[in-house]
Amino acid sequence: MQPHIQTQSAKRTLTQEQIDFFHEEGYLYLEGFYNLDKEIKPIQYGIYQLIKLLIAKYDLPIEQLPFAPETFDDGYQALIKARRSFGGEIYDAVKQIPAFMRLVASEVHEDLLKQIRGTDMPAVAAGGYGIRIDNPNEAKFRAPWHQEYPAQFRSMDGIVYWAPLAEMTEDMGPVVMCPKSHKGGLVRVHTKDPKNPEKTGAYALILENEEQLVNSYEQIAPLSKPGDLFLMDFLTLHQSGLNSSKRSRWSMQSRLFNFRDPTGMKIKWAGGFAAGTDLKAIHPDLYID
Ligand SMILES: O=C(O)CCC(=O)C(=O)O
Ligand SMILES: [Fe+2]
Repeated sequence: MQPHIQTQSAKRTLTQEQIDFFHEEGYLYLEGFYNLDKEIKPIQYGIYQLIKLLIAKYDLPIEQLPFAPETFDDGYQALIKARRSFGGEIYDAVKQIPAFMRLVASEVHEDLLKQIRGTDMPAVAAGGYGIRIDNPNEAKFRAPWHQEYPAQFRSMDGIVYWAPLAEMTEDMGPVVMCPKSHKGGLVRVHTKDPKNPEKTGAYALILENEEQLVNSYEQIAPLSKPGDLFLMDFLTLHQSGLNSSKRSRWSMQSRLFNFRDPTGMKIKWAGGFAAGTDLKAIHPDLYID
């Protein structure tokens, strides 16, 4: 018998049709999933406050609009123009905003994993969460085509939760996904990208026969807006689009997995790059020298 555990918030139950769609397509789009006022706005406000704090800390002559959810990042472009490393300082800080951490480990996130994976033991991937800030025309941190598992490990049946904080327009380069590609299983990876030697860690992993492989699938890059959520199977092929707009592309990532997955149990739910794991020691089968 399961003990009765008090829940914090109303359950957001998926329909059987949505669960089936996820298993069939390797992703699921949940429009308006989050409560904007209670779940999204506090995160946007936390980012706004951090931008304000840095402007003051470095005594920069930057005017910031009063806070509004639509323009929460006002001042950020001027900040990185003053010095690019101020952007890195913001990037490292924003994932520590409590409202964001609450969402990452929220009961609604747990519930989604429970429903889709049919498990009673969801887990949050440590270090597997963050807020991406993809600056206009910056390629260095773009994620090349990848599956999530070889970069994160934890469990084979993990799920990426991807949610925009600003409206995702065509020119912002929404994430590109290959529906059904999760059914192809794990793809081996090269650990260095000869074309982009500046890329390191998970960003340097290149799929074996990348071009051929991704062109064998349909590719979609759906638009979205704050409040929306995309779920992606840990084996679904996806890549970053290129942001050619004038605003940074702000998006949240959480990764949850299932403690009961046999592969996860075998690798002791070890983390990937972010956890400093020796990938080849854990999965010699996956890496091509
Ligand atoms: O937002 C992006 O461009 C890439 C996202 C991604 O790879 C992920 O969330 O796992
Ligand atoms: Fe990814």
